[in-house]
Order: sequence, then structure tokens, then C-alpha cells
Amino acid sequence: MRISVVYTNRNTYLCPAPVGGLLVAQRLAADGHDVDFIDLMHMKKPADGLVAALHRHNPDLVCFSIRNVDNMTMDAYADPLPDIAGYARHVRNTVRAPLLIGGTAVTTFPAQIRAMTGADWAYAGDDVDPVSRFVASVAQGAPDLATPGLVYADETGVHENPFSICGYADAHFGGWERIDLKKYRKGYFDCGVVTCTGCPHGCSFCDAHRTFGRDYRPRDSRTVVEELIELERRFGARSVFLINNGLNYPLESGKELLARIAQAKLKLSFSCIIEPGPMDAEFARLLFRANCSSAMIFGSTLDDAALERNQPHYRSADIAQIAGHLSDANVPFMLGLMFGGIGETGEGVKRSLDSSLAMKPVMRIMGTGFRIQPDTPLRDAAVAEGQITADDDCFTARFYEPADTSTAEIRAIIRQFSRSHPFENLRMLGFVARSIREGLFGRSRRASGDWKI
Ligand code: B12
Repeated sequence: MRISVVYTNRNTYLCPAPVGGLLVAQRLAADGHDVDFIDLMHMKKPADGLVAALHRHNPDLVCFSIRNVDNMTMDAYADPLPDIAGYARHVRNTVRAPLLIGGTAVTTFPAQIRAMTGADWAYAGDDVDPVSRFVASVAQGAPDLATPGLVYADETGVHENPFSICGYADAHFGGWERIDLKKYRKGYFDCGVVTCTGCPHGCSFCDAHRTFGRDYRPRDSRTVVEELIELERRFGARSVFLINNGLNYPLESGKELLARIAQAKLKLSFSCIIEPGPMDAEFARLLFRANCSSAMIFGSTLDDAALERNQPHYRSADIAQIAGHLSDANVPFMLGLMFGGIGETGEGVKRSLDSSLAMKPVMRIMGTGFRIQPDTPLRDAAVAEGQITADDDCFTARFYEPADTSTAEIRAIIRQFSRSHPFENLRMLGFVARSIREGLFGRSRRASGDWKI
């Protein structure tokens, strides 16, 4: 069967390459289908580009890979779905092929996005085996409507088959020749590489358990390093993002991977997220030796009372300790602070910002306002406090307002903090200058000792 797989994401912020869409495309190609990958990210005129590509390939099936429901950003809210519904209309007007949609956004809201795009089928989940079997059944002219994760409609209504998140322990990512990876470099990372999925923490605002799984499923560190080597040697990648919910979870597999990356003597550098929790000096040194260009300590507030209600698995002292390890190991790090959860107060925000000064991050990424996600404690709180109704499915974005402060007040506190500490930005300028230099001229590998695993 001829299949066109379309990456519909056009959000250029840090510009993630379509690793999931490519995994699906690779699998369908391995199954013997004639697959064309259409990447809308960098097209100047995406609708025209899509139509032209569809005319060329004349597919029997079109697949949309849809990443974001929205950007979850209160101050500069962006919702790509109306444009994506427009691309779906172009598909219908151009070819007589059915439309199958998937991707993280679809896993979160399969029925809603199916209805919005008019797709024939939506697929929720990360497992490509059912996708492969379903597409085979479509090719045989008898779509298997019992496929796990499939959402479809018939004369009796809309049906949502249950799905599970399986992770990528046995997956081999690739197919990068199907896209122009160099264009992604402009978004800083050539590509993302999955190292582990899952997160058991259940933070009040996060729905990772629904889309990324509850249990850690680390990938084999050898496979990850093979992918890094291929990205560097074959595709000239200089910088990648290691995809997981914190490279330090589980700590030992994070260390094993870092040691292997260091041994591989790659020139490419990587960025990663450090989730507050287990992390030690050895891990920080391994980050340096493996060529980590920036680590992002990813937290919400630094106010322990608010943390207790939103992210009880850590305290502000844990972040200070991690910052210390990273500084000692000479690993530049950013501090991600996201305010506005349950129990946040103006005083707590001020204390958080003040205590972050001693940590000396190269950059603070500060945000305000949590988008209320389905199936989260934050949603329960929003319903209990009358911010949304009990039947709200959260498809339309609403941002939580803490009871003892407001997102407007928090924003004012952040603005005041930035005005009061203008020199904090100098550290960031030095980091940006170094990043640009390394982006232009490549990065020399850090001297590494003998790290055996
Ligand atoms: C890593 C990551 C990032 C990295 C990306 C780095 C990189 N270069 O790749 C960074 C930090 C840059 C980032 C940024 C953002 N991210 Co992010 N990110 C993730 C994370 C943790 C993993 C995504 C990933 O790569 N998964 C692995 C790949 C292999 O899976 P996949 O793409 O989903 O594809 C699989 C399935 O979806 C399916 N599939 C995919 N396509 C198709 C197509 C068909 C037809 C079928 C059948 C199946 C199918 O099969 C694939 C293989 O299993 C997810 C968490 C999560 N739950 O997924 C959040 C997540 C996707 N991000 C999210 C958000 C909001 C953002 C930002 C908008 C944040 C911001 N405020 O700016 C930006 C947007 C970036 C952009 N320009 O699009 C949200 C999206 C939620 C929403 N409401 O839309 C998520 C879900 C996190 C969350 N729970 O809040 N992100």
C-alpha cells in the first residue's frame, strides 16, 4: 500500500524532530509499504507543500503525526489544531485515501482530535505493533476495529479501544534520511534520542502517566549509543536532546549510559533534563565527560509547602544539592521554574526566586500557569474549587489559578525579580555565546578518563 506519513508540528520552539512519526514510518516501510514522509515543520507554505507531495505519491492511506495539543503556555498560548484540521481538509480534497491520526496529542485526546480533523481513525498509545497490524488490515480492505488504542465511529457511536504505554525497550529509532535534519539544528538540537520512558511521580499537574507511562523503561545503553554514533557519523549531528523524564532516573542506568557515551568519544554534545531526586557527584562528573552542553533542572516552585502538594518527591534542598554537584563538575545548567500550582503563594514565589540566586544557573526558564490536564490531581483541585466543571474534558485549555495568589501576581513578582537582578542575565550571555561558537565550529571533546562499566 502507498502511505503518506505527515509530521504536522510547526512549532519551531526547540524544534523537535519527528522521532515518533519516523518510527511509525520506518515500521510501515519494513512491513513492505511504500512510505513517503512529509515534514511540514520547515515548509514555507505547508498546505501547498502537503498537496504537492500527496499528488506525487498518490497514497492509499494518509497518516498524521500530531505532537502538541497546544503549547501549554499561558502568556503566549498557541493552538496548532485548527491548522491541522485544515491540512486534513486538504487531504480530503486531494486524494481518496482514508486518514489515520496518532501522536502524543492524539493519545491525550483521541476522540476530540478525531472529530476535529474528521479523521477516519485515531490511534492512542506508543506501541507500533498494533499500528502495523491495523494498517495491514486496512490494506486487505477489512480494517480491524478491535485494534488496541483505535478510536473509530460507526452507526452506534464513537468507540475508544483501551491502550497501554509500552515504551521503547526493543525499538530501534532511525529513518532520519527521510527528513532534513540540518534544518532542525536551527532549533538547537539536531534530534531527540529516547533513552528511557515512564515516570512514577504523579506530579499534580502532569499527565505523563497517560502518554509516557508510569514505570521506567530504560533502553539498552548500547542501542542508544549506536543511534548517537549514526546521528553523528552519517548525519553530522552536533547536538541532541536525550529524551526521558530525567536522565538521573533510574540513577544507575543513567550513569551506565553516560559512561558509555563518554567511552564512545563522540564529538556531539547533548542536553538533558535532571529531575529533582537521586543525583550525586559521580553522575555530574559523568555528565561532563559525556559532553553534556546543558542540563536542565526541571522543577516547579522552590517553596517546600507548595512542593508538598504538587511534587512531594523532592524539596528545595534537593535542587540546591543538584545545582552544587553540577557546578562542581563544570556542567552548565538551567533552572526550570514553573509557578502557579496548588497552594502556591506570592511569598513562596519570592522565596523561591531568592533562593535560586545562590544556585547560579546559566539561565532561569520561568513560567506561570499550569494548563489543566485530564486525569491529574490539579484537575481534581480545579473541579473542587469551581474553576472548571466536573464534566470538563480539558480539551479546551484552561489554566489553574492558585487560591492564595494569582497568575497575574506571580508574573509581576517574576518581572520585579528580573528587574532587581539584571546581572543574572550576563551568565546567560556567556553561555549563549559559547553555544553559538560550538554550533558553528563544533565542540571539542572533553578530556575523559577511563570510565569502565
Ligand atoms: C522530549 C520532550 C520535549 C523536548 C523535545 C526534544 C527533541 N528535540 O525531541 C523539548 C524539551 C524540546 C520539548 C518541548 C516542548 N514540549 Co515536550 N515533550 C517531550 C516528551 C517528554 C517526549 C516526547 C517524545 O519524543 N516522545 C517519544 C516519541 C518516540 O514518541 P511520540 O512522538 O509521541 O510518537 C509515538 C506515538 O505518539 C505514536 N505516534 C506518533 N505519530 C504517530 C502517527 C500515527 C499515524 C500513529 C498511528 C501513531 C503515531 O507512535 C510513536 C512511536 O511510539 C513528551 C512527553 C510525552 N508524554 O510524550 C513531552 C510533551 C510532548 N511536550 C509537551 C509540550 C507542551 C511541549 C512544549 C509545547 C512546551 C513549551 N511550553 O514550549 C514544547 C514544544 C516543542 C515543539 N516545538 O513542538 C507536552 C504536550 C502536551 C500538550 N498538551 O500538547 C508533552 C506531552 C509533555 C506533557 N505531558 O506535558 N518537549
